[in-house]
Amino acid sequence: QAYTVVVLGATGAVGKESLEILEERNFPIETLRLFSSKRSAGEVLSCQGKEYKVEELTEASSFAGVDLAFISATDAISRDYGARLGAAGVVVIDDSAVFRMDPNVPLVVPEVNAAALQSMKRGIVAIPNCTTTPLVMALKPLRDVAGIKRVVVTTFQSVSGTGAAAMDELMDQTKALISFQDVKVQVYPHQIAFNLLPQVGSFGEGGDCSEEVKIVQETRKILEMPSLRVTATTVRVPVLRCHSEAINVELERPLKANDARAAIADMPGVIVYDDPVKKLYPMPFDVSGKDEVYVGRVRVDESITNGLNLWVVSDNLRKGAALNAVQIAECLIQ
Ligand code: 2RA
Repeated sequence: QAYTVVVLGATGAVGKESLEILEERNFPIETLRLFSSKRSAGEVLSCQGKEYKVEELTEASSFAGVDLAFISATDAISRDYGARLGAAGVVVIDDSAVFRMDPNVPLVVPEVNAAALQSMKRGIVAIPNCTTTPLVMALKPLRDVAGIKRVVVTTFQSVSGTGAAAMDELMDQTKALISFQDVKVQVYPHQIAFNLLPQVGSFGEGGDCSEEVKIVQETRKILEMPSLRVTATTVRVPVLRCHSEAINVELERPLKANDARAAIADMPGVIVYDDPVKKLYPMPFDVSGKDEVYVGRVRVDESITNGLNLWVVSDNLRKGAALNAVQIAECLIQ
């Protein structure tokens, strides 16, 4: 059987990655329609050997006969179209924060909690934020073998998490700086080239930024550990692609570094790449374009009882977004 699929936000960084992944994985597509805002409508994109002209998404767009919708646009698009399509019988796989914490919407990383798909009540499945997905992929095997008490995570997030305009901004600022020209700051509140911004998203009253709150809430929901102690500091770095995370875990029971590596290596979709003697550890440059979540620098943290440190790198456009969405669709088909 093949399906009628729509992609809302097809010309964005995640939308384009989705088309590549649908092609690579030979997803059973009968009909494909691509939508974007007025600005990018008319662009021609290809998938599975066919070319598609991107349609403008408007109130008048008709979705009759559509089986599956991937949405990766703005929160407003998800809010407006996600609920409407879900109620009309379309299976919606949504990449925004709009539905993630809705108790009637499963928040899914298939390798971690595919069973949650059975609790889909609104026709919508949410995919986690691109920092939460690699975090839970690394935490699940540790929880299963040694239990988890507390998690402290610091992220190093590439500009593609913000989208194509931010990637252009990093390149343009870098070119300007190396040719001693003035730098234009448009996407972020400060220059990102040759800099770090300890802000991802907007600040809330307590001083956490929205990305930090998402990591805490989503990790608890996916791991089904509503009172897990989690704290995050999220940092934007001048890297084009891949989010990295320094993770400190306090386990319930002792776990040697080698046993932690073995448990993580058994986790589907995760690769342990960890040989400090040979200076081998995951880096954004090497992990870009890869499907797996890479884990390295696994070591015991002697400063607390049952402490463990890890370094995790994942392609935010693939496992962090488009790939996870397509894997969910594959699970639903099965
Ligand atoms: C970011 N996590 O990197 C966001 C994208 N979903 O900005």
